[in-house]
Amino acid sequence: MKTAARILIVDLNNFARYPTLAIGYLVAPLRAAGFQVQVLSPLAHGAPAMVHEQQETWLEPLKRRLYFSTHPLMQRLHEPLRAAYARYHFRAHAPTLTLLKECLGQDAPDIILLSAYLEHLPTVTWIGQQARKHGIPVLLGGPAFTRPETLQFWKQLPGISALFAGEADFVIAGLVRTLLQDGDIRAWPGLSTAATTSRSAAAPLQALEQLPLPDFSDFPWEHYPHRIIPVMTGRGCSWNVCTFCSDVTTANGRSFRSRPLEKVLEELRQQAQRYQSRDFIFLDLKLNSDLAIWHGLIDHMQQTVAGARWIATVHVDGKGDNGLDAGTLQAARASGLTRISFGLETGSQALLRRMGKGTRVARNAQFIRDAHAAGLSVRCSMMLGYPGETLTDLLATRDFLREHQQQLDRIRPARFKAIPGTRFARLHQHRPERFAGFELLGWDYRLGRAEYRNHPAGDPACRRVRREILAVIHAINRQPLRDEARQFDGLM
Ligand code: B12
Repeated sequence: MKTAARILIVDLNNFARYPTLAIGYLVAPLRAAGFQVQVLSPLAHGAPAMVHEQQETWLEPLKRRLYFSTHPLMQRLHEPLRAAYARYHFRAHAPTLTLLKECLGQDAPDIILLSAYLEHLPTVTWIGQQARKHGIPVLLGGPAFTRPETLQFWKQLPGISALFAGEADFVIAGLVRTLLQDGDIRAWPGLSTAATTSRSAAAPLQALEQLPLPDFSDFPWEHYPHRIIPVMTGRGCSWNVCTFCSDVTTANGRSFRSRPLEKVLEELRQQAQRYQSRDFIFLDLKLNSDLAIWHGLIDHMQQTVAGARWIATVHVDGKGDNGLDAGTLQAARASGLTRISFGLETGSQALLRRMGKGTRVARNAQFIRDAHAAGLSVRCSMMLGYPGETLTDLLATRDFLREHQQQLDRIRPARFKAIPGTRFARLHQHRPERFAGFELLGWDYRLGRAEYRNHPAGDPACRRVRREILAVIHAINRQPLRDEARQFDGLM
């Protein structure tokens, strides 16, 4: 075999405003193994940098009114509207595809690697067809290929030579060699083709201390509005109980594993130098999953990278302070933490319990007050329409938000999503009557979702309070951000 086989990785993450971590983790070992790697990044070819949280104009509340409407008619329209939006939003970036077509025609790589979300189905289908025309193998991977039914569908897409389910950091070079040399696919757990029967993912990666430094040198740094370095100190979430959470079902989210603090600090030091930036985004599902890491970062950040600024997501839970007491939050602020995000979900204790959030309303309230007082920009995600949400729950959420309006910088509300593989899916399967009024119309494993109707949510009194909640969210999101947090707005 040619020692320097050429690999083309197409970054399907059209909109990110910082490099894609998965690609950095794949490129590093491939280069170390002697492959020639090229990354095709849409951003380098004119794709707009993503704004995850839009500027709050008069249009946002209007869009939210439609999106969150539980009017029985709107409930019927949600799925077709979502599908139309997804078709538009996830359409392939035309200039990148033109470039890819040229690459395949004139200067063809030996293999194409794709890292895809399930939302990227149309683009993956298109690339598979083009690659097949040119006889170029395609290896597909991504976070959501962990369900057997999902794997079964995707591995049969025309032009997809093989699909890898799992974390590929340590095996990627071997996988590519096997495909290029027609080796034995079955020798690799998690690797399958349309012809093989395997439908299971490789076990979660161990020995994370051996992870290489992600290689972001192919990303178009000059096109990012700010140079922000993504980092993950561990994989998974130590709580792992929330019923709705699909993060913990992904390739990298299954089971909690942490990296040694020294390795993380060394990564910060080296990446800051390589990419000439002191701004970091921690992509850990919950950065306080491992308190040694959380406190270690706070204690050592400034001596590791002087002038560092960083943002992170945490889990506020009922197990005491869990690293989020007022003193630690102040220390975190002093160490450069500018923005902190957490999943509030609801202001109702009963609903928090049903969701398995493992926290208390009073604890969330205290955290918000302490983080705000420490000078942090506090951002939270929350959910409307969890099955069984009552008028009383909605009223509690409305009152909670009103009470903390001045301390919350941004809220990102989401409609409840029923996702295969989650605890919710298992609970519903075992005892659907637990979710009275929730009608599941069918699972779509291809796209990792389900269509449903939530009948009690259509009640006029509930709808009125939901509108009041949306009004508070609008008022919060209209507020100007705390100064330093501006660089980091819309990044998570
Ligand atoms: C950070 C993040 C983002 C960032 C991405 C920033 C960036 N530049 O990287 C931002 C904020 C932009 C983002 C946006 C979105 N995201 Co996002 N995001 C994440 C998050 C929290 C972490 C991803 C990550 O870095 N993981 C760490 C890496 C190392 O793990 P990994 O991606 O799984 O990669 C490993 C393996 O999967 C495998 N692998 C991956 N690719 C390949 C390719 C090959 C060839 C091989 C062999 C192996 C392989 O090896 C990798 C190394 O171990 C995940 C949650 C999660 N648990 O994954 C959600 C997640 C990936 N996002 C998700 C979604 C849905 C979205 C959005 C659609 C949300 C929205 N509605 O706006 C948008 C879409 C953006 C777009 N247009 O493409 C879903 C995807 C699920 C799915 N359906 O496929 C996830 C899983 C969250 C969830 N539970 O729903 N996201």
